[in-house]
Amino acid sequence: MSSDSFIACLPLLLRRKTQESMTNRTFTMIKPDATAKGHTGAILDQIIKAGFSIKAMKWTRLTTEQAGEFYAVHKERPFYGELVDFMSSGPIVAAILEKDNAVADFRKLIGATDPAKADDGTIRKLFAASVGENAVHGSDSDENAQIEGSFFFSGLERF
Ligand code: ABT
Ligand code: MG
Repeated sequence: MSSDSFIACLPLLLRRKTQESMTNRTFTMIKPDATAKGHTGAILDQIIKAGFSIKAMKWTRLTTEQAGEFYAVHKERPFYGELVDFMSSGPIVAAILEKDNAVADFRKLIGATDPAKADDGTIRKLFAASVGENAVHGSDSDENAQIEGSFFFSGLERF
């Protein structure tokens, strides 16, 4: 390649590199309170209508050990025991979602941790009862989205 044509390609190469390094996936769970109340379909509908595409999904139930491991970051918090009991109390739906700016946009879609403080129209405002039982989980960083997705899905189960 001549140096002129290499220079001509540079904007394209740089743009491609930026896109590759931008993480566009997040991880979610529909929690036991929401599956028990029959909100699974309505929540998935909101997620899809907001522009997220589903890259992996499973209906499953966590053991207390698995819930404890998933929320290990909160081990020292006073609510840890209750959180682990709740998250293993019934079925959940785990999913990997894709969209530009996925982590931040999904946190916006689900609303504040405390549904009383969540904006109107958010999933937690619509479907959550309390801080402890707040209907959905959304990863809080690109790094955690990757870790949490790998906790539930093998390479063969996502695309
Ligand atoms: P998650 O998406 O479940 O991680 O919730 P979020 O990131 O919005 O909130 P954080 B702070 O990560 O809370 C984790 C779980 O702990 C529950 N919790 C939190 C309580 O029960 N009491 C509390 O005082 C706080 C701060 C809410 C979260 N959910 N669950 N299940
Ligand atoms: Mg969190």
